[in-house]
This record gives sequence, C-alpha cells and structure tokens, in this order.
Amino acid sequence: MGMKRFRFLTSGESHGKCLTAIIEGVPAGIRIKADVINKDLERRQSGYGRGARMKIEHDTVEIKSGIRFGKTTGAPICLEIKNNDYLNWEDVMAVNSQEYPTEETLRKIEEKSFTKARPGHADYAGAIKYKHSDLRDVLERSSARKTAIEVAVGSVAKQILKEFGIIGFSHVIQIGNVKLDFYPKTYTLIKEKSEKSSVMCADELVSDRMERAIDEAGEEGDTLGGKFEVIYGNIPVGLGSYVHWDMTLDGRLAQAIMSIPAVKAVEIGAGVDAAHLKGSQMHDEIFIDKNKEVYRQTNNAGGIEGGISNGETLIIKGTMKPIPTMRKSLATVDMKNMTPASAHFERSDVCAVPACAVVAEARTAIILVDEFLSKVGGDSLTEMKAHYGK
Ligand code: EPS
Repeated sequence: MGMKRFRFLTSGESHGKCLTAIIEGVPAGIRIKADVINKDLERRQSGYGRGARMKIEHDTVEIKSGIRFGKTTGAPICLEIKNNDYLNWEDVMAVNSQEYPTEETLRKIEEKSFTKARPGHADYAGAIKYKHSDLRDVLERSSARKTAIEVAVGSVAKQILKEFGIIGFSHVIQIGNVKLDFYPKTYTLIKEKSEKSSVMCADELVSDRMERAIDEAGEEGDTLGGKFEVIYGNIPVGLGSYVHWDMTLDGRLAQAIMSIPAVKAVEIGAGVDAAHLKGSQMHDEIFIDKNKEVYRQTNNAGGIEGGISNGETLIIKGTMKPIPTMRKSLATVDMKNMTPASAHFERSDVCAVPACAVVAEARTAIILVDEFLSKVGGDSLTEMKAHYGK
C-alpha cells in the first residue's frame, strides 16, 4: 500500500544518534511550525506509566530542509530528532567497527548484547529473519522509539489538514480493566478533559483509577495495555474509494494503526459491536433539513461508508497489548544455545497507551492528508484552496 501524494521514510535506532524522516509531496506555501511539532512530541512522551528513558529524552524536532521563513517551498522536508541517550551508547551503537577496541568498550558491548528473546516482542522472529546473533540488532529498530519521528511527520500532516479546517485529537478509553464508561457529551469536552489528565482520559475519577492500576502493575513488575480513540472532524465527503480493496479509507487507516507497535485491534465506528446490532440499529439513517443539508442522528459507521469518508466525524478505536518488555520475566529460549531461559529485561514503560493514542492520531493524519492531497490536487496552498472551493 504505497502513499499516493504524501510520501515519507524514516530511519533511526532506539539508541542511535538520531531519528530522521524525509517527507515528499507537501505543496508550497504551507506554514509549518516546529513548536507545534514539539508539542505533539511532548504529548507522546508524557503519559503516566512511562519509564526512565522519557526522563532522559526531551524530544524536539530540527527541521533541516524544505521550509523557508516558516513556509514549505514544495521541496522535500527533512526532520530530525536527536536521541539524548546516544551519549551513553556511543560505543555500543558505533557505526564503524573499531580496529583496537579497549577492554572497556568490549565490556559495554557485551553487557548490552542479549540472546534471550522477549516473548511478544520482535526478538525471536526478527533474529531468525535477519540472521542476527545479538538480539540488540532487532531491538534497536523494532523499538517503539521510532514512533517519535512518526509523530513529527503526523504533526506536519496535521498542520496541512488544519489549513482546511480538518482537525482531530485522541484520548484513552481503557487501561487494563479500568474503562471510561460514560463519555462527556461533546467532542470539545472530551478533548479538553482528556488534555488535563495524566493518562489522557476524559474523566478525573477514571483517570485516578487508571493511574492506580498502572502503579499496581508496576509494583508487580508487570505491564498494562488498553484502548484509545482517535477522532477527526470536518473531513469532506469522498476520501478513499470502493473501487479497489487497497483504496478503501477504512482499510488504509486500519493498516496505519494496526502497524503501531503493540496494537492488536482496530475498530471503525461501532467496530466489534456491529456483530450484535441488527441492520436497523446499525445503519445511520439519512435525513434532510430545510436547507436541503443532509444530516444523521447516529454515527455507527464512524464516518466511513463503502470505504469512502461520508462527511461525518471519523471515529477509530485501537487496542494496545501490554508492553512485552517487563521485569516479571517470562519463559523463553536462549537463542545462543537454544536452551530454556528467562526473558531479557531492559528498563521499560509500565503502560504506554496514552503515547500509543498520540501515535495513532499522527498516523491517521498521515493517511487523511495523503487522501486529501490526492483528491484536491495542486502544487501550492493557493492552488489547493482554489480547487477545494472553501
Ligand atoms: C521508547 C523508548 C524506549 C522504550 C520504549 C519506547 O527506550 P529504552 O529502550 O531506552 O528504554 O522505552 O520501547 C519499548 C518499551 C519497546 O518495547 O519497544 C519511546 O521513545 O517511545
């Protein structure tokens, strides 16, 4: 599934020098602010339950090309986020092999190499696939650290969409067994309340219970997963298509969110509840007002019908499994000699569901902007606005 208009690649290891992205396909004349990107990066870092690494990193983006005097030029945009922790990993993550390594360097490399695969992580399958004997070579790129640069790319996408009034947010609806059963009445309220919560949940009492659940899991050396929701409004009718399976908007969004590390399920609108609803309960009846404007009273479709945006609010839910790096070690195999062992532990988060929500919000923006640019067309903001007619 290739991007049609908004293309990008990222590179970077969890403890390497930096994370980089090059984005291509952004029309000229769009105002992009590094501050806005940095706010999203901070949101990704700050959920309750994050680990020690987040105290080391203060993710900030450096825009290296494609923007002049605050606006895009139409040239590829290069973004970079430095890994502060690299200073502690220079020897272990060195690009060149050293001809005469010191005892100290060899000791550090040995200390950071591991062969006991963490069940649930990419270690086992990744080592076999790429023929790595040191699982460090799998961990470094499979780590969710790379989602930092994806959030930066998503933030660029969000700034383009905002020019056309398309805005979105994300919030957490479940951590472990603690669920948000009653939502505040409006999206504005959900957004405001969730922004004040340490776990991005729109209810104070539920947030407190979520924090306690995270504390308990942490004390037991365990981890917790959960559920989040991504909401985008003001999307025009007509993004995506039913003509081919890989062109459906829901299909593309599902792929974008399912591929976030640890995500195990994606739902659109009523999602899994569609299984028990009758047709007459599920489908959102179409009404027409005095001004001949179409409206609906329900949104079980979550803003997509037939693989196409239908003008209603986009509602996506994602489910994240508990992080597989944990103090409570699981049974595994030592891949050095294929003997039974306890899994490798490296400092980790107890819960990263709020971070995952921010990543999903970014990934959603990336798909929406790609579809939007393909539909509207144009090489500059002026041209796009003329095409869009708003
Ligand atoms: C992450 C940084 C990583 C992990 C986390 C995601 O930092 P470190 O490995 O140095 O502690 O905390 O990744 C995982 C838990 C994982 O299993 O992939 C980040 O920046 O989000």
